[in-house]
Amino acid sequence: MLLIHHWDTDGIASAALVAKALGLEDFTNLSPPIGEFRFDGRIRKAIEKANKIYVLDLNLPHEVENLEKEVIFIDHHIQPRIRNPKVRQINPALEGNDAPSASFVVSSYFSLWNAWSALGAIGDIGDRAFEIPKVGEFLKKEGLTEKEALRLVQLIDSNYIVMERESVEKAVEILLSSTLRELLEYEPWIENAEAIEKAIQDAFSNVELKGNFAFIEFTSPFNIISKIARKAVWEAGYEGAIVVNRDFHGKGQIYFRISSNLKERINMGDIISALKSRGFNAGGKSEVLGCVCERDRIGEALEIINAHLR
Ligand SMILES: [Mn+2]
Repeated sequence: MLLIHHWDTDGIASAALVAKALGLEDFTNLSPPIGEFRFDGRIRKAIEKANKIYVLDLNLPHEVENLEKEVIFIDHHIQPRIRNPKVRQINPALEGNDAPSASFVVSSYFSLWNAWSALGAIGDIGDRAFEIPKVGEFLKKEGLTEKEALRLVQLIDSNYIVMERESVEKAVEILLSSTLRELLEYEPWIENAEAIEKAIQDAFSNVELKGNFAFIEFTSPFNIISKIARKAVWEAGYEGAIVVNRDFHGKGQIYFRISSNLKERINMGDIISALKSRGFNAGGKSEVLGCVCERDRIGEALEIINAHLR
């Protein structure tokens, strides 16, 4: 049995739920390379050896179209219907119903609900999950406050933020073999969370003000750039934040967020197109833009962004 799951709390909780629902003693669980939505060689090799495969919280329908193995594909992202008859696709979004998390879809599929179901939802939609009655119900059953639940999500997510794929994968077993109360004291995750917090603080000590925008340059192997931009705009009150990680595992990482009242005046789509037309790998939505590039092209990308802001 092979479980392939997203690297975040929802993916990890979903995998733990499947393992528990099936009473699995012997299984392999793998996550794609962090930040890359694809099956790599390591996953492909494991697929060859597996009899049955679960794919959880990964919006990768194309990756299973050509598999000759029995696959249960459980997700909540909007995605096309999978045509491969060997794949059973369980996704309420196919019928236009949304689920807050894959953990909710797994729980309703197996009729197994517990605090992990709730954590998946809190991981994916944050505070808004507390408005869902089932979330409150299963936290209460476990004796967890909302604050403790948020802390657990922070601890579980710390594994992918520090970019450790093996720790992400190990987290499934740790969930299965510990109480959530114990996990609040789990030292390796607490250390991760502290290191992440420190890296964010360090980055903030380098804020430069450009108009009403924050310009923040830092260097870290942690995937914290979106958190820093969010903090600058949502908490520190800047109208926009341009954040640069000068060396993220050998690449430049750029993230640009604007406050929602600037959406009318700054057309993020135009900036993304401009970057793409110059060969940059960029994407985003109306309020955010992310770009990964060669380190020696960071200046060029920033120049393109700046040209649109003038
Ligand atoms: Mn999810």
